[in-house]
Amino acid sequence: MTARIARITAFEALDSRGRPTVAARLELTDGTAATAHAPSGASAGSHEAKELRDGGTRRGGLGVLNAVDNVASRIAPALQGMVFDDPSTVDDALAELDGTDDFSNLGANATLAVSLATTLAVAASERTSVARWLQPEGDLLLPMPMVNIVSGGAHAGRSIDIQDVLVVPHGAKSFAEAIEWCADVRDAASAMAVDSGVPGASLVADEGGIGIPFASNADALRFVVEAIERSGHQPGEEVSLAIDVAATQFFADGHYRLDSENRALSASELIDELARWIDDYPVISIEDALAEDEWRDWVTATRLLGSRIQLIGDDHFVTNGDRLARGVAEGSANSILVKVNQNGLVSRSRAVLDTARASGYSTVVSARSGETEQSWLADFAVGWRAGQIKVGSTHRSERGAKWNRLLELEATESTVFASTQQQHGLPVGSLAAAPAPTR
Ligand code: 2PG
Ligand code: MG
Repeated sequence: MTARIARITAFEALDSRGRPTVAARLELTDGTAATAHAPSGASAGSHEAKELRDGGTRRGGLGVLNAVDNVASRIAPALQGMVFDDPSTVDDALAELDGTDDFSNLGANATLAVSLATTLAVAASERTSVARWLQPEGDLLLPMPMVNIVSGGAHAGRSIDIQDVLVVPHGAKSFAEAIEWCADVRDAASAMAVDSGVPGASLVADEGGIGIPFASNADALRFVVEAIERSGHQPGEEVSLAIDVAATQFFADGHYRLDSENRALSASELIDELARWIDDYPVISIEDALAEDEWRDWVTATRLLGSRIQLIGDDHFVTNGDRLARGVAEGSANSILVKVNQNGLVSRSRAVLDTARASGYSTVVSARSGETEQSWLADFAVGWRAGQIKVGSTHRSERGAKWNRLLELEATESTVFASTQQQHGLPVGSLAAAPAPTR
């Protein structure tokens, strides 16, 4: 293709928490334009690529006008007129322009918004979807959803210590059936919460989950198992549990402080606790079981639990190639969460996902707790043949936008649903099963 970058503009947009985020619009000389919004986390890992926030008093210090200005005054002039047949050309230019490993110069929110807009514009210019641009031929692989039912931690006022109790509808035969089952469970959980008489039970947390207090973290697991039963589905057979412990959030002075239970656990006590949860409940996946930098304990947890369940590194790996390489070398985790804004560039996030897959790790493409109405994440999860996707709950439109896009792809494209080649009920092997060529 011969289109060039004609113009890049940026503005401060609102995310799903009402916080400012960077939006970039990229126009090509062929008249195509695409706008992309950067997502943002609340329980961010400390090794993520660095968002640039303005500080000061405006918008509580969370403004992004400096990042927006970086797009206008530094990125746009450098990229204007650039011919690109591959978005990684633009990504390489962004990396060079920034010059740091963590994008702390321009801001990862600035680089990512431009990087995303580039991919969206290239696909639009070729009159195709991002999913089909990434995988032009063959059946598209629709990912297994991981859907939030109960929220705690930083997303729900720390009503419980663990951040998410999610469901995985691994018995479903299609994506539409999978998301329907999850919505059934979410509805049953809502009704149970309201029946329990807890104040605020009808309110939703940052990712659309229910954010009510429980006497213990295990009680939240029990509650979701009951919601699966009440919705008419079989726990463990059709729908199982996944947990995002987000352990970094409650790790201090060498201990994991379960404030909701008035307990502080050592790493080995926490691993024992998780093993009990796996024994007692149909748990098939645990994310960030330990704090981000506790490498030795991660390796121990992987040795003890990794043959039974999926162990996902989120804050632990932060979609960073060096941290993943260390994890693979040491035997830490067996799965990676891929979030493009942790990395700062689309093509480098993709490279991390490919390395994880080649190393035998399962891959879960994930939204952030701060999202917008855009649905490109669904296209990346499909086009990259990730196998799994985590977006939050079935409530809140910034979550629904991604589920609805996957439903649209299933309705309009030739697809297969990632329910084959499973291990622990999760589609880890679907990636190795003759993947169609992607770019
Ligand atoms: C996570 C994400 C999404 P945040 O921890 O996995 O649920 O949360 O975007 O706040 O980091
Ligand atoms: Mg997480």
